[in-house]
Amino acid sequence: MTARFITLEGIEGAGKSTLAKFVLAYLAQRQIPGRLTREPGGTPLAERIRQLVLERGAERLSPVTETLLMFAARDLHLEHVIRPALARGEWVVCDRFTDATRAYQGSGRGVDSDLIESLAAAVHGGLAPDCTLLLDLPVNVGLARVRGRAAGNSDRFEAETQAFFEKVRAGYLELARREPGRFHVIDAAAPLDAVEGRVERILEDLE
Ligand code: Z5A
Repeated sequence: MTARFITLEGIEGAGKSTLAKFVLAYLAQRQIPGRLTREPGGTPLAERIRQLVLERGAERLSPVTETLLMFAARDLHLEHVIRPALARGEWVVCDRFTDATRAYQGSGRGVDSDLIESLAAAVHGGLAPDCTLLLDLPVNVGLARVRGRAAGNSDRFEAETQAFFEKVRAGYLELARREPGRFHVIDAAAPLDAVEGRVERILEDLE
């Protein structure tokens, strides 16, 4: 069976981490080797870059710097984790990938899409996700789910405004509209068992 590269995307609180574990359990049940990973991060050095982009320090990170850091982490992640796992025949389940850069840095922060696409071309080396699960829900619902958790200790993204996340959500939906073969837009405001049922059917079609 061909290894698959599955990515999960969506705004904060959409349920990506919850669904990623469900996908791994689905694969394990069918004895398909799976590898769960995330961005930014996934390797020791990429996790250090994650800390840099998430922490609220005194020094401002420009949107372009943020974009470059995301791709630096992604390059490490692709080289040390994603490509080797796919080469071993493992299905890679990745909590966020380049669509997050397109939506957050591109649509959210206004970074030029030509810059993002040229970095993506340089870093991806022709690799693209086989399937992207876009967990879509109203911004206020996503933020309400994670509000308690952040309590006074929010990272640079969690501290963003509702208007910022509206732009990110619209950016994701536009990406999905442009690539309907790769994206599956899932109503993430639905009860968890309904979301899992939808994801299960998508995975069955991928096998
Ligand atoms: N970022 C970027 O800007 N550019 C990039 O290129 C990349 C990332 C790769 C860190 O990402 C930040 O990096 C991110 C974008 C930026 N910041 N933001 N926003 P992250 O993925 O680590 O952080 P996150 O999006 O904030 O994750 P999250 O808040 O944990 O969301 P989630 O993983 O989608 O949700 P969850 O933890 O699975 O679920 C949240 C809660 O909702 C939890 O209590 C669940 O039990 C509950 N839940 C889940 N599903 C349901 C349903 N269906 N019904 C009811 N409740 C549910």
